[in-house]
Amino acid sequence: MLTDKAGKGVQNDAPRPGQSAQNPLRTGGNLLQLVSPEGERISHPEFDLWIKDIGDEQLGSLFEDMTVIRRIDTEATALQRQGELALWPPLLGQEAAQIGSSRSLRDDDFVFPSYRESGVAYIRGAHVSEIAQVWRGNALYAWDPQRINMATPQIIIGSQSLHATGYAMGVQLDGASTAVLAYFGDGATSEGDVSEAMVFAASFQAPVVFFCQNNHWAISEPVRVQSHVQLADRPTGFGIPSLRVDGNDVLAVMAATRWALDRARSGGGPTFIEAVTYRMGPHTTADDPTRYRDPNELEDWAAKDPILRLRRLLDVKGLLTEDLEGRVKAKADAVAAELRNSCVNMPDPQPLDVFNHVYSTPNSWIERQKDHYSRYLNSFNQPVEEGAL
Ligand SMILES: Cc1ncc(C[n+]2csc(CCOP(=O)(O)OP(=O)(O)O)c2C)c(N)n1
Repeated sequence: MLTDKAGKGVQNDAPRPGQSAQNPLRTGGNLLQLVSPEGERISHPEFDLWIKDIGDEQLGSLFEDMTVIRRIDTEATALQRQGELALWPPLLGQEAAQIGSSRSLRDDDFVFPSYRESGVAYIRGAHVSEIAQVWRGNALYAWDPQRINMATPQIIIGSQSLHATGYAMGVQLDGASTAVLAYFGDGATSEGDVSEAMVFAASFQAPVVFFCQNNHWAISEPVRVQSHVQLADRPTGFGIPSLRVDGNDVLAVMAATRWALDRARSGGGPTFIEAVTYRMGPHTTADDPTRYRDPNELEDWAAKDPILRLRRLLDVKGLLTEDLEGRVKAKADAVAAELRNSCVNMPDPQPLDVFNHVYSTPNSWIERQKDHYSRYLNSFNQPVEEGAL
């Protein structure tokens, strides 16, 4: 039971599992929250069960992971400003959404991300150098998808939702108990690909979880322009149950994602999770949000900072010790140093590498292009013929 500040029981209007599918006309603000912005634990009769194993130690490790990925984000942004990365898509503000969801996955589950899920990649086991090399612009791929069960970053908005649904249908045909998780943003829900993915997922009851990080902005386009209903109300039209969770509350995200993944694995079909969060930084390092965003909005959301919320919970529970803070800071600094080191010492790719690994077997068309490009590059080394200029 949710309790108010005076300790009295109040009604928790967060959805019950599956409630929204039974009631496709679900409207209103029923947001699943298990930790209040003040750091108080809010009970929920059903979702508490999904995080009952999260004790003091696990809360500390969630705090560590969220702090580390914020540090990766800060360091990568600095590296871009110093010309070491070509671009960086910050995840500032989305740490609870990324850690809560990715820490809910099993190793054998498969993830299809967009470009902003660097925190998820870190949890799945990508090396920070693998995360950096894409944004340095010197690799055609990032990590080996089969090694960490996570596809490489997808720039084409929403298309990974189709890949995820197709993969989930394959898993289903194989009779495996793997669940598939597709990440995308609020803007992606305006894309045809996401609608198509939901049609197929619903028709075939594919074991896929659509995890939408509603960070309120699709570059300069606010979510209120893109959708006149809550995003969690869209999938119910496809027959897919949805949950709307506080995306800055790591425990709520974790409970909802675990519930949805378990449902997928046990033949229950697809689920849509809208994690309501906020992109506190720019869209990418090439963007200036002050051109389109009210600074008051940022201030309001900064007060709901996901790391601050977890700190408050730890504090309320007497767990925010100097020892924990010191360990977490040391880990974050070490990961950031590794990121910087590997980034600045990364060997440049050779120009002809771009033609490698396009096809697994020899391909005459690619060979021809490679040959042309090679002759073009060599032409720079040849002496200019007299009278040619
Ligand atoms: C099909 C397609 N259209 C347009 C773009 C250009 N574009 C890049 S990011 C972006 C906004 C995406 O917003 P959202 O889905 O909310 O994700 P967020 O960046 O907020 O995480 C757009 C329109 C693209 N990459 N792909």
